[in-house]
Amino acid sequence: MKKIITYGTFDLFHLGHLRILERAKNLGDYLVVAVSSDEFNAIKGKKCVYPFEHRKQIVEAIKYVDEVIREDAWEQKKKDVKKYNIDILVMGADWQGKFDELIELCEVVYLDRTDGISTTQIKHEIKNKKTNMAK
Ligand code: C2G
Repeated sequence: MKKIITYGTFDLFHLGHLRILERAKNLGDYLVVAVSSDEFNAIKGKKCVYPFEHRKQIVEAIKYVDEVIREDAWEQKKKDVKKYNIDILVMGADWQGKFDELIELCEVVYLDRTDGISTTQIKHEIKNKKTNMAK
C-alpha cells in the first residue's frame, strides 16, 4: 500500500484544497493529511476563520482523505514520515524545495497550485462585499 502525506491549514476549505488532496491521493492508496493546529498557525502568522476542530472535521469528510493528524511544528515531518510509513510527501508548488531534506526518507512531490483561489482572496472578497453593502 503506497502511503501519501500532505500538510496544510485548510481554512475556508476551497477548490484549491480539494484539488491538491485529490491529486495527492491519486499518487497512492492511502492519504494522511496533517492539519495545522491553531497554535501552529499562530507560529506561521496565519489567523484562521475556522478553528482547528472544524478544519479537521471538514478535511476528514473529504472522500480522498483516509486519516487526519495534527500539525503542531515544522519539525514533525520526519517523525510523521517514519511513524506512518509514508512513501510520498506532497505539497503545493508554493513550497517548492522547502521539504527536500525529507528526500532521504521518502519521495517529495510538489504539485501546481490551483490558480485564482486562496483563503486570503476569499477573505478579501467577503470584506469588500461587506464594505460595498455598507455604502
Ligand atoms: N493549495 C493549492 N492551491 C491553492 C491554495 C492552496 O494547491 N489555490 C495547496 C497549498 O499549496 C498547500 C495546501 O493546498 O499544499 C494547503 O494550503 P494551506 O491551507 O494554505 O496550507 P499552508 O499554509 O501552505 O500550510 O508545513 C506545511 C504547512 O502546514 C503548509
